[in-house]
Amino acid sequence: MKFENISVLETAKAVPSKVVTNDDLATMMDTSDEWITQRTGIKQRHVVDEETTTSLSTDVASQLLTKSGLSADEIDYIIVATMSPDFLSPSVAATVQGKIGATKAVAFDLSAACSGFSYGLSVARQMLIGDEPKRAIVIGAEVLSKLLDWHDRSTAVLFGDGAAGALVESVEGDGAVLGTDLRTLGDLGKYLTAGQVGENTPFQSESTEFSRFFTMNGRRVYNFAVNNVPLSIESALADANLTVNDVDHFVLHQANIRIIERIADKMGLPESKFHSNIAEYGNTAAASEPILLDEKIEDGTITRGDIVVLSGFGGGLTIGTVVLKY
Ligand code: B82
Repeated sequence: MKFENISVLETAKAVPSKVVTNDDLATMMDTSDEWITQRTGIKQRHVVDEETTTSLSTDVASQLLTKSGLSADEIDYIIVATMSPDFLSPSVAATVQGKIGATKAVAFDLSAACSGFSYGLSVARQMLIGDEPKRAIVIGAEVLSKLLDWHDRSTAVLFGDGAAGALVESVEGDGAVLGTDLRTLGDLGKYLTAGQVGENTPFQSESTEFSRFFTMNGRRVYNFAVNNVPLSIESALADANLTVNDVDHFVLHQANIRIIERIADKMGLPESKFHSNIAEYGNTAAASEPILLDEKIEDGTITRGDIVVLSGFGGGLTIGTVVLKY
């Protein structure tokens, strides 16, 4: 096998232009900027008015092609990690494939909530290794505003919309993915749910509790994150034959600033290595890691050769950690 790893050629992001501040939300429900900022670190979020999960994803894919100078027919796979697709079928990825004219690409969506981008990179790597050079577009895209109960102040303030992704290519020799650790704790899935689809048969028995909106047991998922994410990071670093001291940047899922602070503290690491943009975007699930990764590459914080730990955690419950050499 000649091509045993992948490298990250380009990253890109697309976020809705409309911004909703905490003060805006305070006019709609019983909450305040102070309460939201204190508990979560969020100051504002981007929310669609005309964009869709598909349009944001198509924007990201087009930018990746422009930035790389590649043509659409040079793409072999398109993976869109999302928990807020526009349709259950066709997938967002298939529609993006059609829109950008990537006629040779196999395209599918990946459902792993906030871990979706890490899962997607791991899947892409497995699919790209082989005898021939191949390329994939991996996108995390969410319009979580459509899964929000805009009257529920405990969840409506937490989430935002956006998309970002990476164009990856198989390489000979040294590659970007140095180690991975993917975990699924399905027993805990009930503590973080969204988008229940429901039944529709004339033979239905008694209807049970139903919610198409977010439900979250904050304490349970918080404990899950602070207890398991450090273990996943350590395991991915062991897979890469590295230690935490080799890591230049931690790009964690932006669920809550308190979670990131607690994880840094538990791992005995300075918070300065843990990047955050939750103040601007809120929690964008599968899009949160790639939006932050792209921003830190664009502003020159992350440069070629840096060791980056990407770690997503969320619905499933799932965790996905990827150690990247950018
Ligand atoms: S919380 O439990 O209400 N809390 C503890 C940080 C606030 C002081 C809370 C809030 Br508010 C927001 C998010 C979480 C949380 O734990 N989120 C997650 C945990 C694991 C996996 C995913 C998430 C997520 O929100 O995406 C807790």
